[in-house]
Amino acid sequence: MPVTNLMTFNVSRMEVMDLDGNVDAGLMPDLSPEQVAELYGIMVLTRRLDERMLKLQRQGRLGTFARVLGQEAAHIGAAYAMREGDWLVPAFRETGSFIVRGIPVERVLQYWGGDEWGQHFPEGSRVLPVSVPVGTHMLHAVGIGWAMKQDRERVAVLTVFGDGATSEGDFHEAMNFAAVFQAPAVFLCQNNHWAISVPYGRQTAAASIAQKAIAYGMPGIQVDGNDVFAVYRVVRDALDRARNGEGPTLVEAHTYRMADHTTSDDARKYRPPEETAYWQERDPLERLARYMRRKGLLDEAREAETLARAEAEVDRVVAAYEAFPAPPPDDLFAHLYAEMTPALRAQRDALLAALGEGE
Ligand SMILES: Cc1ncc(C[n+]2csc(CCOP(=O)(O)OP(=O)(O)O)c2C)c(N)n1
Ligand SMILES: [Mg+2]
Repeated sequence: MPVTNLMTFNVSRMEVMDLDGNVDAGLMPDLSPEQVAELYGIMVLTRRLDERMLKLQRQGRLGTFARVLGQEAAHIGAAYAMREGDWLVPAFRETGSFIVRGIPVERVLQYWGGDEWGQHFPEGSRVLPVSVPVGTHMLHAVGIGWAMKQDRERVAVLTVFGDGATSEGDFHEAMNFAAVFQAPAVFLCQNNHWAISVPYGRQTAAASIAQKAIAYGMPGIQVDGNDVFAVYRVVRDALDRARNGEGPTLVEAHTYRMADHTTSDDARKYRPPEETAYWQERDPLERLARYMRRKGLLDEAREAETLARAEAEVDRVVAAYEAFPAPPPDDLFAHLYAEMTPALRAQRDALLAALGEGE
């Protein structure tokens, strides 16, 4: 009996813009100069906010949070590709995606400040809260997509997660279910090469995350995650396919976590400075700025103006965050069950008694 070739697969990677900001005209997505400027503005704002949040955390004015430095093109470009009615199901490193989708970002600070009310987004926003449990939300995304399909709503779901999340069983279940039931879901992996101190090579023996799509029977593609145009294009096409009933896609945004894992981490203890230097040259914001300068869309005055606008918005966000009233202490116990269990009630009473607020 002969051995025949059962199947051959290819995995593609897309880049639209090189490090100097030159673009491939054939691949460049159709974005107006105003849209490019808007994308740039959101990336600048996200970076300034990330920096300010670090300062707030160091001053004890914000809790532990996950910085997004270096990953702006990946999660902002992807969210920018969404349409009205689409759902966003994020992990915890997508501050810029919230901004793109119009979530009052002071809510996100409120959450990282320790107040769960920060997860209470405006009704109808179709954005799920920050999900710290690694990977669990991908299943929620597929469920939402499947429900949308049953309801015959022509919308798609974008779920974002890290390279580490692909080692969770939830990822595999979500991918399989989505492909079998052709759920209109786009899986965006922000492969930032680290899961806390675990490097990519210890996370998976596969040469790419994108190729994992093949086993589930859906398209998978790697994209230069520090190239905002490539991310936008690939995710937009995948969302279009999902809305058209052509099923899910796995997109791997190849990027890098420039900062520590969270404000409670010190990455100098486990990764070499050369690696960070390599990625510094691929900075997504600087790359977009180079493109814009070449096209006459950015000069010193516009750059200063964008920065000033971002600073003013960051000031507004921080003031709004710090003006939120602290929730009553027993709020901690209030939302888990419709009716509080006796054990939970006992804990609440003990806390209130300790605080001298008992009935
Ligand atoms: C189920 C679960 N296990 C472990 C953790 C602790 N934890 C938080 S973030 C993280 C690493 C996540 O890595 P990755 O998915 O690559 O996302 P990144 O932090 O790099 O954005 C771990 C293990 C968790 N939050 N949830
Ligand atoms: Mg990671």
